Amino acid sequence: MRTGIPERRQPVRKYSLASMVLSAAIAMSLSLAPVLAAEDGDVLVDLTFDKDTENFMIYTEGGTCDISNTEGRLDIKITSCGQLDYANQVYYDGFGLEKGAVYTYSFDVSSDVERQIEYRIQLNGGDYRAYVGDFIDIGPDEERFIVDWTMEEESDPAPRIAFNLGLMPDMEADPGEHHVYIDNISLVLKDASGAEEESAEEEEASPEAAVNQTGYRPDDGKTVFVQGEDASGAEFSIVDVESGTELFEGVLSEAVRDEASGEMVCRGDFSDFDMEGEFKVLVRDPELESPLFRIDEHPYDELYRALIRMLCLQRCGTESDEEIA
Ligand SMILES: [Ca+2]
Repeated sequence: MRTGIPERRQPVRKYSLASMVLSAAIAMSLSLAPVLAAEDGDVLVDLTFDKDTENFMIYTEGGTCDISNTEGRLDIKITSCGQLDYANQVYYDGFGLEKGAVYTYSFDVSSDVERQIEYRIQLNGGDYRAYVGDFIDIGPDEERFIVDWTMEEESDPAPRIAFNLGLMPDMEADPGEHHVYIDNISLVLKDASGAEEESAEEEEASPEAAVNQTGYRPDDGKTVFVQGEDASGAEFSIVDVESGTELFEGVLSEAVRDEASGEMVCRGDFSDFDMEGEFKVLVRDPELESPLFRIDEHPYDELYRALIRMLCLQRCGTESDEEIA
């Protein structure tokens, strides 16, 4: 058995395969943009602790604490401050941040002793660096802290709100058992204009020259697609990957609507190019590049081998020897 693919595919089949590749490329590029457009005033976090601890969690590194809900507030009972500022930490996940957006973060806080704490919105992993944060002094009188800040780093779909309640730099001794109370934690998108500009840029930067990455046989019809209208009438060439030599030149069509994806696309035909080897398409003005693809008599063999190997490796109860694994 070869691959089950007819010896001579119909043109419509070739077209739909290329369209699927294009649709996948478009879907991937669109996934860069926020699913819902962020708007000024969007509330990302609004925790009022009406009855429970609002999914707050505890992390300890040598400290000891416990959380509960007391009179509609998050009540952190601290029995030991440990040795580090993050020896006791309470945290909350489940929101996202967009690069370039301005946020207002606020919360009410008090403690039955005078002490310092650290608030942070931080990266959840790696070096856990803070996107925004500060050491603040708190005491028995409840105070509302409010900070406006701009997300300077790359968008983070899963950051963390954290409060460090361990041994702070200004503490000479552990204050002993005490409580910290937190309430009305709010994170609001104050100004989305910076973030919107950026996601528009990302969308513009996303088109690439799409080809059938499975490969082509020399006699197949071959088409390159570029999403959008910017590349209407642009020149393109087929480049041999190994030598860097341009071997074929063509011109993209004016933009037309692709029925499979509903997007405007420019098409370039290079069916007449029938050399075997590994190639890519280069488009000039705008400069775009396709992924690498092969032209040879058996472009599906590698795909077929990979599929069979995957099925082999997925068998259970059979040892995978070195030859296939
Ligand atoms: Ca409350």
